[in-house]
Amino acid sequence: MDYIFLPCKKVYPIGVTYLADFIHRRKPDVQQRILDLSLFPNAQRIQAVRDAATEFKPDLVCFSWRDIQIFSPHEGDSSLEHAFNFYFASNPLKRVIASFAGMQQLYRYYSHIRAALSYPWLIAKEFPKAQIMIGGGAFTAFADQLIQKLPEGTIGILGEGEDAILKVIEGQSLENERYILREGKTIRKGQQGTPALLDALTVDLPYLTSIFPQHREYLGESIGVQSKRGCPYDCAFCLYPYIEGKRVRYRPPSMVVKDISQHYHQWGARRFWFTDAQFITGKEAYPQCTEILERILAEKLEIEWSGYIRTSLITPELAKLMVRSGVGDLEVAITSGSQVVLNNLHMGFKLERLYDGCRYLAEAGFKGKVILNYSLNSPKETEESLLQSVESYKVVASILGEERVFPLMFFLGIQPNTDLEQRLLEEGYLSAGYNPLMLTPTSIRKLLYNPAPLNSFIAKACLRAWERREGSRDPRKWTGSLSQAPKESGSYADKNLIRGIEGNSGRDALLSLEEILRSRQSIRSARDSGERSVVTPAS
Ligand code: B12
Ligand code: SF4
Repeated sequence: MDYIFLPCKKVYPIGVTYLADFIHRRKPDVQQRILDLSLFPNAQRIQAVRDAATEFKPDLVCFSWRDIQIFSPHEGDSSLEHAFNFYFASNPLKRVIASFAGMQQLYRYYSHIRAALSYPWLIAKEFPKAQIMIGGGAFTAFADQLIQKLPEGTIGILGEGEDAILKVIEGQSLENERYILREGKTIRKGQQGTPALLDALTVDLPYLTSIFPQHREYLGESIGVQSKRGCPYDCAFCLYPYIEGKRVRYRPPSMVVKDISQHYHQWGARRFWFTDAQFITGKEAYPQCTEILERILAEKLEIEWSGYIRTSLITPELAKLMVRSGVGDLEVAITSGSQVVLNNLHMGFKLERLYDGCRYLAEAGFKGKVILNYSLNSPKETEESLLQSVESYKVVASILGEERVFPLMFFLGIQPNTDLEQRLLEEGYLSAGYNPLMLTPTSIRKLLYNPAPLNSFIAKACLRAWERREGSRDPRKWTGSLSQAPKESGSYADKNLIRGIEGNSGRDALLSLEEILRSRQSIRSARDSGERSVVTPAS
């Protein structure tokens, strides 16, 4: 069978490596191969799929679709800047330029989806005997829309795919799996039964190396490692619990570190990313997280690692272990400096605890950078809460050092199957039956959540900051992660990234916002006192 990782910005295709490994352990006779289309130039991808299928004659072709999102709602992506210029710039010329750039991006977005769909169609037409399956993060997010565009009979799987693929190989029913299937106009779906435990999941790297010849392209890159699945939190905008489930399932620390150690010794990998929806899912996760970090230390693995981490759950002991075991740069989703806004989004943490976590990291000698993500203009945002966000940045900067903290404007992106989407449908902000993959100037404006009345001066503050910093464009072009950047200075991606960080445009945007808000406040209070002074003598 063939696994085909559909093209996206180059990122280690961890999902298909786990699937292939899982099948190999249970069905060692099944021949498998992994093809990563991202590593081919655009024009050669069709031929690469055709060649692989002709040569390997697979009975089962598993497509893995990781990313679709092109219009990401953060300032690391130039599309946000174009969108803001298009909607809010006062200079008409800027609006025209932005509309051309926006059209180009829309074209890229649709071509990307069309191209990705063309590979399953190629298999369906030229190799009709092969069963097609498809899964992955992007497929899970947009399964209802994508299944309509895929060849009939394609088995779509939402979330994890190990058991489902095994069942297809064994000819078993998929009734207890999260499948989606189109038969003519009818869509059939299955519900996942009890999700698999992860106690036996570990990678056989020599086997993987043999079925994934392109792995060489990932020597020196950040390698993904999954230590658990599931997230118990309820953050209104987040899709991860929908993808992975709310119940947290842990891999034994020894197996997690065995993965790291194999990649370290056999491939020379030095940078790792815990791909968990959340590395510290709660107090229950402390023993597992602690043991993983202790084992990294005990095995003398000199690595740099990162992942999504709830700073509010970092204890002084964990902070020390994190720093000693090589934690690198971190992305902290503070979201807002207002507890009211955070509570409304069901974020489930207290700002004070987040500051404590930063304090513990600083005390432990943390020397990395922290990207502080802000989703300004979330529901319940007010001028006052925006000022609280500016203050929260100052607090974190005072704890970790201004030179380490990089605020980033990361607007809420509305995703299907989230609580936020549900609320906005109920409020009529979104209309029922809207297609989240259909991007138009109007829908982009809605999906990059930044509603009136606060939108215009937030956009003004951002545009002011981005204009000042030529280097702020595309600081983290695609990755969403500092640790993805190659180490060697001089490479394109690295220069881009460093410029972005040095630009520190998020800080500028926050400070500009503060300036705008303060001046609005003083105009208001001058007006109020003016009114009072007019009223007072007469009364
Ligand atoms: C970790 C992570 C990152 C890390 C990756 C670090 C690394 N070195 O790997 C970082 C922070 C860099 C990142 C960046 C981005 N990410 Co990201 N990321 C994730 C996250 C949390 C986990 C992905 C993962 O590796 N999981 C672990 C592996 C084992 O699982 P998996 O690959 O999904 O595979 C399993 C299943 O999907 C399934 N499966 C996969 N393929 C197939 C095929 C078949 C046939 C079957 C049956 C099953 C199947 O089985 C696998 C094993 O169980 C997911 C959200 C989530 N909770 O899933 C988002 C997610 C994948 N990312 C997403 C996006 C959009 C991005 C960005 C494009 C964001 C941006 N604009 O900046 C970037 C760019 C990524 C790139 N290509 O460079 C989206 C994709 C959906 C979409 N809207 O398109 C997700 C789903 C988050 C979301 N928005 O909801 N990401
Ligand atoms: S934002 Fe993080 S903590 Fe919240 S639900 Fe998503 S993965 Fe879990």
